[in-house]
Amino acid sequence: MCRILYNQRRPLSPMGDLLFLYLLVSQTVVSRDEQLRDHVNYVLRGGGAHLDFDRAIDGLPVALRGITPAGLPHSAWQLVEHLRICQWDILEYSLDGRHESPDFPDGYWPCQAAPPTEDAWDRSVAAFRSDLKAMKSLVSDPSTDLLAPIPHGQAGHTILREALLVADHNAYHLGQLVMVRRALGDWQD
Ligand code: NI
Repeated sequence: MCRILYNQRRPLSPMGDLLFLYLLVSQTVVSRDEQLRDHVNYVLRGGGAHLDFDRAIDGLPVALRGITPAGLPHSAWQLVEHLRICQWDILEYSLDGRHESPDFPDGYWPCQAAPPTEDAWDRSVAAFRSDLKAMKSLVSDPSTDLLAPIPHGQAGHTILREALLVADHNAYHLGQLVMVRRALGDWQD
């Protein structure tokens, strides 16, 4: 588009040329910036080789949510809650300098294998979806500088780092969730 415009433009004054070049360069930068945001959101969604959250929990019977298969450390409920808590913690850390993380590791894992109520499962699932949406919105927002140090964060921490951390962590534990379902005879592919 820019090349066509450049070739077809009428001769400009030196200042006009400078302005045109500035617009050309800034458009290229914006395009690369959008590409980076799209790539990050792609992995947050669970694109490519990774399955997404909805697929991982789809159709999981209520009766299997709290069962820890022999030889595996966690139930589906514990994994879903762990996914929710960690994603929420990273999101809040990214947004709010006053955020206080849970105690590690106990604050990141429910001690009971089974959800206390069916409603607790539904609330955890809804919160995970909502926080993932918020993280993707943060990444998409043109006013978010993905590479700037987080003002209240640890040295070297950026929104890009935190978003990739969420994507990586989600992918790992969603894979575990599939292993749990497979061990319970509840996964076919
Ligand atoms: Ni983890």
